[in-house]
Amino acid sequence: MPLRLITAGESHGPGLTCIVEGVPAGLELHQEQIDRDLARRQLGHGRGGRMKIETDKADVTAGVRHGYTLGGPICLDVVNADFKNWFDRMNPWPVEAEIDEVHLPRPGHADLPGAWKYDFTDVRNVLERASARETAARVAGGAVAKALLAAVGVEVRSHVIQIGSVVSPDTGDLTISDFDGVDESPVRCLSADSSAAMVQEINVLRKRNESIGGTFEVRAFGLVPGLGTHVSWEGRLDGQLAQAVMSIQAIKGVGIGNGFDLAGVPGSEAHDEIFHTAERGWYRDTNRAGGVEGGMSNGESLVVRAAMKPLPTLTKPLRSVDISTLEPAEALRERTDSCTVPAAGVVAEAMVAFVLANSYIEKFGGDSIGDMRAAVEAYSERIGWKLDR
Ligand code: EPS
Repeated sequence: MPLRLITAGESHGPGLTCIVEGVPAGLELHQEQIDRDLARRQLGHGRGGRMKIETDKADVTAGVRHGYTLGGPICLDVVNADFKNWFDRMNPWPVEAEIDEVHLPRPGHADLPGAWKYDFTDVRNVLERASARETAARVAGGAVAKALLAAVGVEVRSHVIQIGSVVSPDTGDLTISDFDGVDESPVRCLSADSSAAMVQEINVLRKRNESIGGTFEVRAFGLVPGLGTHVSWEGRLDGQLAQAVMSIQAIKGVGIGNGFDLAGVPGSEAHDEIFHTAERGWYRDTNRAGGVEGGMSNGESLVVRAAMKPLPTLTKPLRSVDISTLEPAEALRERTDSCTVPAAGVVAEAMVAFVLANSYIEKFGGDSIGDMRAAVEAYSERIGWKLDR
């Protein structure tokens, strides 16, 4: 059975739910692993007032017993503390109070196409689900995927490369320990100098009522080769990763390895030559492909980069049209964040972990974690792959 991750919930409704189906039985889970990622998602310079209201935690209500998965769907609930302030406006049931409709779609948000598509006169019926608040549920489910990956020796990390006009210096090859202090940076950037400049950039632009985008990178360490496939377009690992990361709110570009930069270099500088020694086994000296060749993992670290646009809710709104009067108007003004690139990196870790965990289940079977581990070991032995690289 493939791994499935379903989220439900509105930004200011009672709460968010994530159901993860297809997780093997016998996987050890810890509440702290899940809550740590939820807390990491709330951080980052540029966050707005909502993060002062919420302290996200996941209540596991199904699929886990005494710290081990049972093989059935796992249900994770995250309460919206803010719901009490929206009790009438977001109540699942009819209320006595008169609730004003929202008629001012924000350029760049789901508001206008969503209202057309779903036949709503109230834009709130669209924006509540489109909000990136939904990513809290993805992160809760992603923590389960990360636990599965850790059980087969895989770790997923992320860091911010760019915020607005500030780009951190090229880090080149990174090892897992390079990420040890990344969450200490207020923008989750590996360079202390760039972190300071990024904070400054956010402060300056926020004062101008601007929102700010940027780029980040997710890396996965310890993958076996052969996840994904070259034989079908849907099975290609890079295609699945691109879809999963692009699905995160406000992401407008995804690249694997050197991605778009590969278009401008000659072939002799675009690929990763193949080596083998008795001591090291198979290896490459470069990783321009970002760990994927022919739609399959090649055993090098996975490198996924993504570009996030500036958030479309602006404190100085753009021009729009009132959907009830069709008159020109300013777009909806709502409380918002000025920059969520650091948080988006944490969300992308969850999405990448989900795709990779699914690839392991597909390739190695997913009834029990012990059977999966044994299958990974047998396969690694057949291809002469050292698992403890
Ligand atoms: C978010 C919660 C939201 C926003 C943000 C992400 O809270 P509120 O709308 O109550 O301020 O901070 O949502 C958006 C960026 C968006 O475009 O909707 C969160 O939990 O991440």
